Amino acid sequence: MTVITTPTATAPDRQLERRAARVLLANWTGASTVPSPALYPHQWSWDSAFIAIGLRHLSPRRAQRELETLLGAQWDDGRVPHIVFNPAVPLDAYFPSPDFWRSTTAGRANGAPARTETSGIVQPPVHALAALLVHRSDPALSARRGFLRRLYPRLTAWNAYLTGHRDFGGQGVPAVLHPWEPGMDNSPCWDAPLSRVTPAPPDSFRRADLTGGRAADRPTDADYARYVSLAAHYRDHGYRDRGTAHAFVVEDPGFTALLVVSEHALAAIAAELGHDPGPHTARARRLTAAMTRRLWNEEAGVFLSRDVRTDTLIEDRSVAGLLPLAVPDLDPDLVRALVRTLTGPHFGLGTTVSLAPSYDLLGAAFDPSRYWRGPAWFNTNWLLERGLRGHGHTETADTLRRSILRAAGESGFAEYVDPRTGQARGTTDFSWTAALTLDLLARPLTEGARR
Ligand code: 9WN
Repeated sequence: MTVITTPTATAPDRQLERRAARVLLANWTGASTVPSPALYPHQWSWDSAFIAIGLRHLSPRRAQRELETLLGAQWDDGRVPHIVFNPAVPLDAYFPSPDFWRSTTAGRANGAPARTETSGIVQPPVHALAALLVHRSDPALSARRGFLRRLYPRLTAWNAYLTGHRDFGGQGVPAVLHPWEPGMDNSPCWDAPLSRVTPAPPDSFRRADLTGGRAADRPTDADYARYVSLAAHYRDHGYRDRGTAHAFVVEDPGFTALLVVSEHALAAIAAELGHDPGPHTARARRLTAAMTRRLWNEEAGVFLSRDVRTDTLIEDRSVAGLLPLAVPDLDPDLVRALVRTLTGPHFGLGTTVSLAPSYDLLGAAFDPSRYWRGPAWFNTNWLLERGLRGHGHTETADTLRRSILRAAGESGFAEYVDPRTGQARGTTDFSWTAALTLDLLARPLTEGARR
């Protein structure tokens, strides 16, 4: 394991680095990293991407392995499942467990792996970005192991699954079919589309998350009953995208923006491998245009989600609508508008709060403690920091970077924090919080977000 902070790093930074490294070492299972041993004891898709981005500073080889393990469980139709289950973990340690998803049987028609149990839904596609950054941390090792060469076809198939199978709106923007797919499970943005879902009977499932987490920080039982019902319906239709009546079909700006970022990363990977980056760049441009056409809302000053079933925009402002800031060639007028919204009263960055909340501070549903209904999360703030820096808002990025590092250290690498007080919420020693801390520590202030 290497030391990652710069020679000029302060003693507190070095200490923070050591603490963050300890979290990642403890959460490593030998082939991948669990988000949290108590609450999430398997491998999660977008967690692994963020984890690899931090892990590369400790061990580029482990970071490569993290992504290889995840992509090793990719289905033949291109989807990357949101959970890869560890068979050594007891079934009752996490719900929904492998015997709920039944991927090896229910997913067979879509090419689910025969021997590895996975879920059947997906999470945001941060993986190509992670692969590129992991490669750049040790290009010689990457070349020697054929890392990019092996991952490129898998990453391409993953993005193609989203732009193809998931284009329910017919405009090129991928749709999510379950609130767990955009990664922001109980965002108030899902309340309206979710209200149309018939809940599963309360005695048909048993939550495991309340043993490790405080009920007030977690989604409600009413939400869970609908999550279960949606996932069971998808499973019972063989995880078929087309020809299945989906109750929840939503275009999400965060998910879409990360797909655009990934297409740009694929262009860079293609160039590294001597392939033509042109098709990826063209796809990224088309997607950015479609995302803007479908999801930008001038009045709200932010991108919104679209309920594809009713073909209407969902009025709630969430941090997902600010994530297009991470798109490198976003229209400068949109960048300016997003920065205004981020630092204005709805998200309060730099005025009422020092980390961006997951949901509108002024929204009726805002709750500073409950999961994705208000708390500040470290992955979204890392993405905003990267976006701000990439678009030249250096001072705001520098301040946000310092705030992320302070909150991560003070909260014991919390899963999320109260945006007004910085108090830890959810679990602690959370892997992506530790990983992204390492990444910010490794990046000197003056350097761009390119590394
Ligand atoms: C369901 C693992 C995951 C994150 C998600 C976060 C939470 C799971 C849960 O934990 O979701 O996928 O059981 O609540 O919302 O973003 O990937 O850390």
